[in-house]
Amino acid sequence: MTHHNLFNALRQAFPSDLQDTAVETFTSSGQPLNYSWKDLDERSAQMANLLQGLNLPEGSRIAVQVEKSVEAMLLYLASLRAGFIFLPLNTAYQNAEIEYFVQNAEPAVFVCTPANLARIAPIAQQAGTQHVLTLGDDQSGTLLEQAAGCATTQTPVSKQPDDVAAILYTSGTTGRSKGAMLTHGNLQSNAVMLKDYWGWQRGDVLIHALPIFHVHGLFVAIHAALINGSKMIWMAKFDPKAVIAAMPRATVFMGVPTLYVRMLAEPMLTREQARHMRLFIAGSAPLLIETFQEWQERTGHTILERYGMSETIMLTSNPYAADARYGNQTTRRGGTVGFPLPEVQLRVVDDQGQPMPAGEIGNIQVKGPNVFKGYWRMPEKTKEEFTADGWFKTGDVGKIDASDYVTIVGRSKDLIISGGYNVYPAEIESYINDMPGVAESALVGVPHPDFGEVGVAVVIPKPGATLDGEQILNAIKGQLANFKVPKRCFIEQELPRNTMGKVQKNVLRESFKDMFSTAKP
Ligand code: MLC
Ligand code: AMP
Repeated sequence: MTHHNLFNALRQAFPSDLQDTAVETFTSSGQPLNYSWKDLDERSAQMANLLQGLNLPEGSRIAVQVEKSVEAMLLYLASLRAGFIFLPLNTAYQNAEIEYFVQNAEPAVFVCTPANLARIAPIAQQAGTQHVLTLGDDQSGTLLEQAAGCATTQTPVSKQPDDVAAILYTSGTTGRSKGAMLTHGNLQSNAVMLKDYWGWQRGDVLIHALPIFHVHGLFVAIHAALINGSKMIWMAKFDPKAVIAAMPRATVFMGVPTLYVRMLAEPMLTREQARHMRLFIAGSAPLLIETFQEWQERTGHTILERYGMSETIMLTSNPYAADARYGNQTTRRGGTVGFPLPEVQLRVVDDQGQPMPAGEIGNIQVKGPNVFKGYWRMPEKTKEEFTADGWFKTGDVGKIDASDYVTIVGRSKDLIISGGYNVYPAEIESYINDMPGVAESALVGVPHPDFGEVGVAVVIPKPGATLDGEQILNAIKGQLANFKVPKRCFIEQELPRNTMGKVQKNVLRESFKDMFSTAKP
């Protein structure tokens, strides 16, 4: 039987000397801590054996909401090895958000932090989850206690390329979040493509400073390092000084634009400090041309910007080296996201699905081995997001210029991307609209020097009601993930509308556009 478990592809790339260091990190109390390749193999095997020993049905979901740690990464590898479906959850999600995810995904196992156990266990059990385990960022918790007694070898479960390996929830413009099902084949093809396209070499060392519950930190970064047998310098939280300090020992860094903005604010970022680095990669949100240029001036490096999504992993990339498919062009052009990756097809079409001429703006649609299998238990939504001839509608608006570079100019989906996290206005508006005294509300994205874009809310009271913006924000805090809380809230008498009665969000965006222009990161 063909054996397509993604873990095998990653494991095959481990260096022959398994005693070499695979991950360099610090304990939560600040002590240096190294993991060898042998550690990664044996400890993920123990966790896989633990999961397999639970006798879960095939295709069971393993929901995980824990702080970033090497063990959390090993749990992902264990889920692959044991053949289950990994379901990572942002640590910022609060009860209502978690309730929805567990009721929708019905995970057989939920791994949470020891501190959250009392809060999460009843929510998970209510949804039928049989096993709630804990994992702290200091190697505490029942997961590791139980895994310690398990064998250190394990044969990865045989998988087909079309078998689901992970579900990533992405919010919808209307309605609730949808779980994008990514297969072993999706993840493996993208990892192999990126290893080649970004010129991964022997001796590369990745600085990993992103969260590991989204595509960027979990798949793009971890797979790239593992499938190249490369060491990671692992940081539980992004700290600009720590990343800059690690540069002389590393070669590759990946970050959302906010991370680059924050590093540029550090005087210790110099050409000399970045000399050992081979490649800086940015994505998940638009990289401002100012950031791109300032980085070039300060470090001598040209950031390589790429474009991706939860549903597709990576789609396009600026060239690392000469790309023979596109006239051997090598320029990394700021403001663009480069070329479709090998095997990825990308087209720009009008609202009727007709291809647009070069340079004309339209809807971006994609096809390829990286495109997800569908939304978990939502066949209708899945159907809506694909054209009849199988192209996935990204919801992004862009153009392809005469030299084949793709530029994203906006989004047809009403979405705010704040510091690399997605905020769907419809979710926040419906939350605010349910508050007493609120007639209606609108949330718009406003430029912000640190987060790129942040949400600003405008709320209209019911006749006779008195509302307070600060109170509304306080009411949202603790109920929704912190990055979804609008940075400001204004009480107005009415929302601007066009003749059709539709709220003119562009008018609101225009009136707020300079609101944060003087704020310092
Ligand atoms: C934190 N806050 C945010 C925020 N992050 N607000 C808006 N947007 C964000 N992204 C809130 C905090 O709750 C806090 O509120 C206040 O802002 C200041 O917080 P901070 O201390 O400055 O935040 P910090 O913990 O440093 O986090 C910032 C960050 C983080 C940039 C490091 O947001 C981050 O790791 N972003 C990366 C996201 C990512 O990995 N995206 C990839 C998605 S994959 P208060 O009220 O508590 O003071 C994808 C596909 C692809 O998109 O193409 O890759
Ligand atoms: P997510 O659903 O969290 O995976 O976010 C995916 C969205 O992030 C895409 O649809 C784009 O709108 C946006 N995105 C990712 N990379 C870039 C980029 N380099 N430039 C602009 N937008 C990006």
